[in-house]
Amino acid sequence: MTDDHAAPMPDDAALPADSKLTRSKRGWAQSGKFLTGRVSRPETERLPPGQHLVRDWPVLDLGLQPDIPLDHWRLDVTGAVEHPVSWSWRDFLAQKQSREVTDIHCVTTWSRYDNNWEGLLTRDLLDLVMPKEEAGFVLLHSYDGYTTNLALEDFAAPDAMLVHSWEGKPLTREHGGPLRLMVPHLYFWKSAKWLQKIEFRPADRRGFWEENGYHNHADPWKEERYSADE
Ligand SMILES: Nc1nc2c(c(=O)[nH]1)N[C@H]1C(S)=C(S)[C@@H](COP(=O)(O)O)O[C@H]1N2
Ligand SMILES: [Mo]
Repeated sequence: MTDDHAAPMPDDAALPADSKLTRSKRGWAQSGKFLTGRVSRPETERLPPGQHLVRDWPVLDLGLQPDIPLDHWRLDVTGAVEHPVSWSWRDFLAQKQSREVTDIHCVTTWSRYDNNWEGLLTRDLLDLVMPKEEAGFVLLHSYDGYTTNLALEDFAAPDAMLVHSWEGKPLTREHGGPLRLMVPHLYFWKSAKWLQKIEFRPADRRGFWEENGYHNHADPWKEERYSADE
């Protein structure tokens, strides 16, 4: 009886240290190849198309910057969720706190790198309120009357959060304090300032800028600026 079994393929450990495959794998490891996400993106691709870098932090809003004393502030999480909440400021601060460092991109073409944020990850919020099966969309309502909409999967991005601090200090009123949304992978108009209510919905509904000519999705890497491009 002859043994016609092929010899087993050598595993990586059996390859000589300077074989071609080993060398290219080492190269991939150094360049972060096959990793996804912002950190491994080469520096040359960190700035989305049509954007320029700023060092200051511009203020953009509809011109009405509401003043919400902390003892009057509430955040309601409503709609298609198993466990709706209505939090006071004290309730909000009792939730799990996290930190993130993200780049932000405004549709008016400025981008700002390495912003340090502190607050509640949207993922941790979702674990608490538990969106129902049919909740595919989120509509944000703000104290100045502003609204903006997101698909649930965008709201649930791993680095999206409800932020109350920037660079270690409370978020100023002009930038949306006491609490704003921060969704770094979409143009910044999706990041509602002066957040009042988070509504989970079975159907999408366009917010203020989405109704007024801006793109429904708003991915800066695809230059999803205007609704005419949808
Ligand atoms: N409540 C509210 N949120 C808002 C806005 C607004 O007018 N009202 N403007 C949006 C727009 S168009 C941008 S670019 C960012 C600006 O945030 P900033 O002023 O902190 O830079 O907030 C977004 N969130
Ligand atoms: Mo904006």
